[in-house]
Amino acid sequence: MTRLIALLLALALPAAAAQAQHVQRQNNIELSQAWMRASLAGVPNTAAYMTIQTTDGKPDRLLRAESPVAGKVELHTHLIENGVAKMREVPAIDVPAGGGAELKPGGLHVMLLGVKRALQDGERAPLTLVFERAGTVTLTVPVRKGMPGGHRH
Ligand SMILES: [Cu+2]
Repeated sequence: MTRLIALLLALALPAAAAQAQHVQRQNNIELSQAWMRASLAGVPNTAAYMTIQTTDGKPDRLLRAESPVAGKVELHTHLIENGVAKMREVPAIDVPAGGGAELKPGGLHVMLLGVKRALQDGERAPLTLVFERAGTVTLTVPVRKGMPGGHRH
């Protein structure tokens, strides 16, 4: 019985640690629920998602992103054209004061193109975000398997 409890604690602790790391604050930016989709076999592109909020009550704008794991990083949105979901590059992502910006599958995302090696579920990948006011914010993003269907061009 004691052994079972110890095992349960051991299983619960890494999850709690991962939760605690989900909120990152730098400059006047708070990032939460950041994750990057693990590579699909033969697909050199992937995407990162997160919630971005400002902590000083003022709006900001995400201007660009970069990562050493990708050849090129773009800011994208999804839109429906003639009933077909497509991705399009956007010049910037607005981060309104209060509500913030939510980057999620099927919506705004950070697009990583020409990924240099397969990103594995469970690893972490560096990502740098450049904001108009807050400047450069660097974070390490946990890599997770996405939902079935994947994120493709
Ligand atoms: Cu995209």
